[in-house]
Amino acid sequence: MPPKKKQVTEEPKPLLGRFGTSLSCGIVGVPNVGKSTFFNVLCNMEALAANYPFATIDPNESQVPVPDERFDFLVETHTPKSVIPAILKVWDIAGLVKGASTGEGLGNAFLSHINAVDGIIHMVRCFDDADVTHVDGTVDPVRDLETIHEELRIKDVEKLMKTLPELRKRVARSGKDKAAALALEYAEKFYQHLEVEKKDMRSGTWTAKEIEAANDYLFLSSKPAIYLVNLSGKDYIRKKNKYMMKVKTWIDARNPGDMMIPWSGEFEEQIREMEPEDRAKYLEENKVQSALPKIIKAAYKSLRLQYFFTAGPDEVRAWTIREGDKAPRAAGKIHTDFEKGFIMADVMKYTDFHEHKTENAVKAAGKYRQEGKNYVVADGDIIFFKFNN
Ligand SMILES: Nc1nc2c(ncn2[C@@H]2O[C@H](COP(=O)(O)OP(=O)(O)OP(=O)(O)O)[C@@H](O)[C@H]2O)c(=O)[nH]1
Ligand SMILES: [Mg+2]
Repeated sequence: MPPKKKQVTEEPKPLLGRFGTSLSCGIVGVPNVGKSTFFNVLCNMEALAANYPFATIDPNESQVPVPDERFDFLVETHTPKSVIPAILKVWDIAGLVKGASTGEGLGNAFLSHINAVDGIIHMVRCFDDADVTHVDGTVDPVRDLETIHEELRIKDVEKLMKTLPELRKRVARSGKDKAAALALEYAEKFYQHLEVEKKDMRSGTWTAKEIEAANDYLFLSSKPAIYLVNLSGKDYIRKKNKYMMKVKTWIDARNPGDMMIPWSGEFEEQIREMEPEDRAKYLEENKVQSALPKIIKAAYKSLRLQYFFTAGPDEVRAWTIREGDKAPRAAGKIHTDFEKGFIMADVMKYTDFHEHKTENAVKAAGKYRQEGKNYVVADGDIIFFKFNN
């Protein structure tokens, strides 16, 4: 008997298993706003950037090095055999249309891709171009933002409603179930925020316990986000755009503190094609720079990541950790044995190394520190771990 054929489903597989284990950002927006263009210029990859909705059917993943002057200095100083910078993973996700939460467009497949990423890069179209179709007919970035945020919010309410009615019943049945009462209290608070006040989870002020409870729901609107406004090349160079202030006002009202960064797909593509010398001259003449390094750094930071360095003649490397990680956990990034057998960390502050130029000079200046297991690693620390085998 021939082997059974595997059933091919039309929807791309959800990537739920990835959540929390590796850190990545997904580019999110309505169709044809420049998401794939951004992904391409960012990753120099040839994902499809075509002028029709749903050019991207499968999410594409890429990894980009995070630019850092400190890292560059360490590489210059050590001229190591191997160089490993910090990495940001980026997903190019298909465009979302109104009604995705109820299955329109790529619907739930699209939303499951957002489920799988740790942070969101919102792409907002602020360029006019009659040749590039807008799925809703006109260019209106605030309407687009409303569309996207509404779909994500609806999805979050849906997640909440998988447990809230049941919790209400349980607590009504027996007032003695303390755990249920507490879970209900939190859920009702989330309901008030998401459904009554129509806000995103990340705009709320939550206690540690509430955050713990919220994390169980894997809300989409609690993921950290940055906003990219895609301008025409001309507007980007002259730093003026008729939609931009409206977008900024909308973001500040909806999710205060979230960052908005102007960029231009047209401009980035244009300079990418130039010879390096011509490019340098062009940038100098127009007093303008590529927005990409700033965007990568902002996205990385929004994920609340940071890194420490190991540096020597063999290798200069940036190791990604969470804000607040202590020395043994940081050591564990290099090798689990380092964490288990952690003795201490020899730590140089980057600024001290930059000032004194060599490890010995830092030592001579009394700036080389030995730290124990309770040391909270700071961004940019240069560390040498001592451990028991
Ligand atoms: N004029 C102009 N066109 C742009 C700019 N950025 C992107 N485009 C064009 O807009 C069209 C759509 O770009 P994509 O990057 O494929 O859009 P997308 O958001 O990935 O679209 P979907 O995957 O369909 O959701 C392409 O023809 C791009 O060349 C820009 O800054 N200015
Ligand atoms: Mg695309």
